Amino acid sequence: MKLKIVALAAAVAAVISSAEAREWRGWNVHPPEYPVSTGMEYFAEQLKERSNGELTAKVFHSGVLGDQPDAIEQVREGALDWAVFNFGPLGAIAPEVNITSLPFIFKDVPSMHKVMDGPVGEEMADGLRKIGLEPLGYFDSGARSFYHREKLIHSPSDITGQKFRVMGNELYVDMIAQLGGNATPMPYADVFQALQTGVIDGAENNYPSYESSGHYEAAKFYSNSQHLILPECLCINKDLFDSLSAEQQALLKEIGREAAELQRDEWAKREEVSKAKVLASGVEIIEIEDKAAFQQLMQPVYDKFLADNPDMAPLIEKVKAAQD
Ligand code: GTR
Repeated sequence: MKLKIVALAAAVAAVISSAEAREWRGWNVHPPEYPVSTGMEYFAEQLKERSNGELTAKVFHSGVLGDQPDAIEQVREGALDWAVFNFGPLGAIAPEVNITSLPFIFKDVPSMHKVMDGPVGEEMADGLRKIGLEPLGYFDSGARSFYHREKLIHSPSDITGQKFRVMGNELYVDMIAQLGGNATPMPYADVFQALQTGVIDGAENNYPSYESSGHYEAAKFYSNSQHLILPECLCINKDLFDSLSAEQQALLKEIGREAAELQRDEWAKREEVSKAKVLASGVEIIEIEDKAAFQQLMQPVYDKFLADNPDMAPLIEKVKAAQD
């Protein structure tokens, strides 16, 4: 009897000391009711239930664990365990992923999903693995468009001389420069105040972020340029993933896929709700008639990216071909 108790205690200690028993810490920049957050909460709930409590994860919402580039480093190093990251900041350190940040590379959001759910998505996943992240599901973040404190954007000349906040990625600095403006890379959490005080003239984002961040209160002119269509990714630290059993890995992949499906449904609904909310508050929204005028100016951005990353040429072609 005594031996049995000792053996049991040892087994319990082994489980407790393993990575599996530790609650995984998850980073999220968005508030709790946001579609990304719903997807992450679903993942955490299902993980606990379907692993019979062997694996547990928690989400820290609203960016309380820091800004996105830092969080990416922390999940890579294992100081944090999992997160949903946007392909913009991820692209700054993973060239495969950065292809999605070439302006206007995707025709529309359904084309982006078609590409990401096929073999190209697998190549991008390999790019993420190279930087220490295991992707478990591709989320939606719609299309990003410009908004400004004082005016609508009809043509590139409306951007000339204007300061626009961008996410930390050289491609966006080049993109704004091509339109004649000045890009100011800045953490998401600082943008509201920068808009309010006039440190920047404008920024760019999708409807749900424009609304939930309150940016629409400070910049009431939204012009649908849809210059970037960026996937997001539910990822986990790769070493942690590799330390799990094959069965547990399969479970994570399955739940990741389900979380992505749920998130995409929630996203579609939230886009409508956010758009209606900003319109009701007096925001003016236009469709940009001549998007080609913006698109035509982007060739140097592509050329520079290719000069810096010549080995990415075949994948760029695949991204384009997979949309036809
Ligand atoms: C949001 C995105 C965030 C963050 C943010 C930003 O649309 O979901 O991950 O990238 O934009 O502009 O910094």
